[in-house]
Amino acid sequence: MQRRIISENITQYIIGTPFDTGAVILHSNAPADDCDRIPHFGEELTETNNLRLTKSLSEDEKLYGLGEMLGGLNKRGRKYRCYNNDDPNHTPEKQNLYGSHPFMIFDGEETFGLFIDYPGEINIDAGFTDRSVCTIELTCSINNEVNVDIYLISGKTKSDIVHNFLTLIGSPFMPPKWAFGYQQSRWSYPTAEAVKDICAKFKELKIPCDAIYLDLDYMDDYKVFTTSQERFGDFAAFAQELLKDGFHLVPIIDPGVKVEEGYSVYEEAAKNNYFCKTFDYENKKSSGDDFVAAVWPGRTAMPDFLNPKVRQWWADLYKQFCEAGVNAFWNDMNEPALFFTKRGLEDLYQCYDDVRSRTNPGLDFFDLKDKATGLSNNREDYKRFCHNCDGLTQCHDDVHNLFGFNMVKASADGLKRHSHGQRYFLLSRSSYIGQHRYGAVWTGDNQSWWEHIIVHLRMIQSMNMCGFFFVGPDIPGFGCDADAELLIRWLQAGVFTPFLRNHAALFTRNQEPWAFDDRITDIARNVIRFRYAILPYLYAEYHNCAENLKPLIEPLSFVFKDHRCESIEDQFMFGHSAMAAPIHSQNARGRSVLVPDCKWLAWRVTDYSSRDMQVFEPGTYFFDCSLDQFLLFIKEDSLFVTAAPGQNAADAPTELTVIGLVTHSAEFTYYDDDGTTYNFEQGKYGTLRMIVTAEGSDYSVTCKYNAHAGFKNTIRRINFEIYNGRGELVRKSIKMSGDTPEAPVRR
Ligand code: MIG
Repeated sequence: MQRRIISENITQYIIGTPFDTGAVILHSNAPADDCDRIPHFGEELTETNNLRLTKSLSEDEKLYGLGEMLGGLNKRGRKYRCYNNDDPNHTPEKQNLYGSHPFMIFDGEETFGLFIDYPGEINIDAGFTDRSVCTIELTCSINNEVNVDIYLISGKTKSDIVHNFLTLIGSPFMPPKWAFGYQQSRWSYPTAEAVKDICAKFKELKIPCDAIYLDLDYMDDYKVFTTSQERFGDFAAFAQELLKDGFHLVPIIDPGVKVEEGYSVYEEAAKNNYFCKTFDYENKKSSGDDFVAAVWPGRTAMPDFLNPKVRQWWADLYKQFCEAGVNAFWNDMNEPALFFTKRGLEDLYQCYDDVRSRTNPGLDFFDLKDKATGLSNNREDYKRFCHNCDGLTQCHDDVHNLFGFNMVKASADGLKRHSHGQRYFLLSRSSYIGQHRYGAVWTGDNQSWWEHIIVHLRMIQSMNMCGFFFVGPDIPGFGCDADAELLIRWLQAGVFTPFLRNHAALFTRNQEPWAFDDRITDIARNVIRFRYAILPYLYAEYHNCAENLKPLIEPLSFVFKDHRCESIEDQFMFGHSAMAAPIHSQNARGRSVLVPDCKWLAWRVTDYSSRDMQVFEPGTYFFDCSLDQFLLFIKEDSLFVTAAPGQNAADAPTELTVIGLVTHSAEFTYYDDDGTTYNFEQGKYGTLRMIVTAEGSDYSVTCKYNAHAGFKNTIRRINFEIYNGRGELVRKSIKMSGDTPEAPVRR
């Protein structure tokens, strides 16, 4: 084993010849020295040549991280698996979902971070089998050797450790501003007419919305990079028409390519050997034939995204869409999900024959049943194909967790290349560490269950630790039928996740904001409009957090010392100034909230202009909230920025309303840019540094506007609503004369 110092806080341990996953961007050419162990851990090789790391856990030790996993925010007491998995049934015992994020924080006698940069299967037993032991086992079948990079990350606090980890893997991508708006989806809006009706409804009901998703049915026969002439006609004209109305189309692109003569995407890839090849696991050889599995298009071949040439080719397939003005996509099924293979089906038929030939089949029925349900996403199938990695044949199973990541890399590359300087939007189901630099992630096929709201509240906190700030669940649940109250409560929670999309499965009840009754439509409108009202804060904070490598959404225990925060998993920091405490149980007309550490201004929101505000000292309180009310807390000596909502996220506000609780002094750096291009990278953006300082019973308010390199400011006035520690309000206002703030006046 070798050791290399990457930075003051990061040490790399290198075992064998690790596969370069692409997760890490911070490299060091410091020389590596030999070392014989990884601090904190015992290591051993199992009988099957797996690497097993072991760490003893102190009685009160806590574990965090692991990104997209079920279970608590504190990961202790459960088992987890890093092996990307299309599992549409997120029941509590499940060990793996669509993404693998092997970053953890151990918070015991010592507090440190661990990142295992490994593309194959990892099994984590976080004190389940033996409550005082955590084991981490890497399935090491790559040439039957152990090859892995392991990073230890130090920091003064958990929050610092996350920050240091983000220096290793980089900051998240910057989506266009419209992507911070409300997005509407369902499987499927099957025709151009259906989509237009949905758009018209948003306009008619004055519900803000920025995107409409196209699921499988927009394609011709599930052939990727085609559109159905019959159902969508002139696709480019259709996309343009929507865009003029303020709606961005987001079509789905799956990885699998339909095997069909005459279909140019298939023919080109087949001719150039761009597909994954079948692999003989026993003899560790490829036959050279294309691997074919059944997915949506029927017989489907899988592009070999681990091959850079294939990524190039795939990237350019987006060109025609980009030319039509469509540069927002979702990449689904990229674990990759496989319904079945011919080989799997043959095994099933064999089993069927075996059972049939028995005179008294009895319990053999269960063999048959398990065989049938086990056909999908079968581990044996993942061993039956391989990649061409720079000329080296790599069994898929060994690098399984990188398939989606590399598909996204290829897609992002193409979208960036063909968007003529416009920012793209890309959403993926499968993910690996590092993918946040290229796109967003949604948390897959959840259900319209109340239980799933809190699952996602925890998950988004853990995903933020892994760099995925732009993340969110299907609201109000993908599978099963949602009821009106679930829609409202989940939307109220969704206000606080950058990715806010309503999406539903085929055959489920409609769940658009107007799908229930007028009262529910009104409440939903208020919630969505509230989201648009806080976009100035969200957009600025997303940018600030990305730039400073600090998660947008953080657990309370990462920020406050109060030990009670460690037991709170359904409240979280939303940027630096605010805390969310969503209601997530059915029929609840309020909830308990821990008000940690300092004074907070509790805002019981009915709509963005409502002002039900009260100052609270630290403690636990019950807050009443009728269905149309939800909670937002503004921290002492912090500022929160709002504006009147538009119909689209791009509608630039002319007035800002800054709400704060100030006992000493507070400041906020408001950030804005054109929202559509990468000019901000060249310094074309505006910042407005606001400082509010208490002076007796009054406040001094200063603003400093900095327009860089010709960014056009739209703000004409900034209204301050400042509460003191007793909840008394002082209003001030600053007019902008051009780009220069005038002296504040009391209102
Ligand atoms: O096998 O495209 O998670 O969002 O609507 C299901 C159809 C395939 C799974 C995705 C879901 C999407 C659905 N897809």
